Amino acid sequence: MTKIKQLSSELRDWIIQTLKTGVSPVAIADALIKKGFDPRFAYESLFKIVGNEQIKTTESTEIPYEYEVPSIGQKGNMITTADRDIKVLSRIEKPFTLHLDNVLSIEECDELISLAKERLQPSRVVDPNTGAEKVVPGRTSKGMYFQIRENEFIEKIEKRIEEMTNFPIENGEGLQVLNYEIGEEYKPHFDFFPPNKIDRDKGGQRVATLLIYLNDVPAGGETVFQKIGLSVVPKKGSAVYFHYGNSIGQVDRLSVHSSIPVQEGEKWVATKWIREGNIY
Ligand code: PD2
Ligand code: ZN
Repeated sequence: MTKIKQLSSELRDWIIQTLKTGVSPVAIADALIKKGFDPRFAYESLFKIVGNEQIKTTESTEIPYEYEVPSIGQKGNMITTADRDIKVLSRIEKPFTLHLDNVLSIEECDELISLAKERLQPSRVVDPNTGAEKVVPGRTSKGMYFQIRENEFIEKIEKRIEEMTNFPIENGEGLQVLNYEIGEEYKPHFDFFPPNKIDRDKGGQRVATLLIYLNDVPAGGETVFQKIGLSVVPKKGSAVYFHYGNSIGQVDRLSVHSSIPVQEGEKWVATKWIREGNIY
């Protein structure tokens, strides 16, 4: 049966009145879903109405993020791919996070660094207000992107990530390699796009990130998740996977994270940002 994806003006008025009486947005969205509305449409409509009408709800103005365990989280303690066994070292439920070891071999880390070295540029960020990309002091690293399937080596890594996550290669942005020197950092941010930067023709929202550490850093350079007090120390070949976008279009604000300044040596990391759909 096809799900309803339209709100009549009467229903919209009823939702506003009901929210004003203190009924939670989640309860209203659930009621719409029971009546045959598309779940994603129901939740997105509620976000919009709550945002536009500035209604104080019982759950502040935000609908709580609904946690879903992604495929990679359903594979147990060892994630087996065609050419590598990846160890799960630890798991966090909220935000959904996995600490992984043995994602890349030492030789693969070295090869990525050597391919990236020649092509480094100052890193850019997306402005959450305007959606524009710009170089800012909060992100002092240098970086570069590989094209999807740029060469056999990059494709081998992309296939491994596809097998690990069950997201097709085409949902991934080109692998990014970042290099931080002493004092360089990436200030706290979200990896998901601000609403005005989501391009439905290019795979939509980002839903997950895989950060792969390409070297050991003698001091500093940890990836820090400040809302949950987690600090991941870079170890060559290991990775952290975090998932922040669910199937009803919500994003998890507990996933805020940063790279703290490198104090000794340098830091090399490869980032794979994954979108909900096919980018191409
Ligand atoms: O290099 C890191 O640890 C880091 C931290 C936060 C990378 C990113 N974000 C990123 O590439 O999004
Ligand atoms: Zn990030």
